[in-house]
Amino acid sequence: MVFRRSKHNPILTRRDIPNIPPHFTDVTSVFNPGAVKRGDRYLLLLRVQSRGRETSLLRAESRNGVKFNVSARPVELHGLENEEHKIYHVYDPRITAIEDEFFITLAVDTNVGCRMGIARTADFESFQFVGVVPDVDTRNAVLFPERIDGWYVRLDRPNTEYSSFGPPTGLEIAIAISEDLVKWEPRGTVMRGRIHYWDELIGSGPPPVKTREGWLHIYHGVATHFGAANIYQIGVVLLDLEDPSKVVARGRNNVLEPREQYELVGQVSNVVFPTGLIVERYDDDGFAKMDSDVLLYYGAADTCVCLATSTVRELVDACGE
Ligand code: BMA
Repeated sequence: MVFRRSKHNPILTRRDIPNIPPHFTDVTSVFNPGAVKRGDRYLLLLRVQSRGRETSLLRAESRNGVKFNVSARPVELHGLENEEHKIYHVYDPRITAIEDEFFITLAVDTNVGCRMGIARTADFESFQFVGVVPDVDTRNAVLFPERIDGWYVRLDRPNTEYSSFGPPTGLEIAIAISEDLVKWEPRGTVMRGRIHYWDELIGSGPPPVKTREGWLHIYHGVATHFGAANIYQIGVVLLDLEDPSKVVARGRNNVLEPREQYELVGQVSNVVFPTGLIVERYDDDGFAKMDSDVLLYYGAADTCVCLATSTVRELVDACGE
């Protein structure tokens, strides 16, 4: 397999989450973390769900990327209280470092649907909520780690598919550009789901990684089996460096699928959901080194956090297979 699971999986479970009275005691689950490396520290933002089905974001830190200490102080997003809509949940954080600052893209469940939210922080102590992007119902938004032609660039997954049951979902990953992270100009579709195959519904995973062969992007695909089962898997795609709306190569097979017990059974069964990616080594021009180790943090069965490792070379090669 392209990804090798950590033998310590699941690396975080509900038992690792400190009690935070009154609402977050003996929590239900922890999953879908954002990830980043700061100096020699590995940092996760965890999605924690209480038994009341409320969501909280908690920070966790590690020296080796495997054993994490979880903070008992929930992340506060300053400014979130000024949003005009009723906000129910803020979840599935993805972290992008741009020019010495960290941007966190979030799914925000509101009374008008799901929207992309953005927060920024310089130190992971204090977080400023930039805003909810009002345009369309969307999830799985990520930012590229640098401006391209002076623009911030995002990928997201507009929710255009309505089923008779459950929230709307989507068949394609779209691209948009912005000067200020608030107003966005759509720039079309990057890729669509492949009906009948492993990735019928799709959405971005962690933020793209710059390699000499293109932007390496990890995404999730859902096989729906004609509505009988939703199996969440992980795949890879390479996007053009100058024009990331163009697909250079897209893997035919998934690179990770639910196989272990902790992925097959849980709050939502049959789910591996990629949200955090750490590339260990970059060259002086900011490209990921091909022989660098890659750590992928993912949610398993919407219940716990797992880790799988690979290399940039193996993931880029998997795009062409
Ligand atoms: C997706 C998102 C994720 C979740 C996954 C599996 O649509 O809502 O947060 O992990 O479904 O339930």
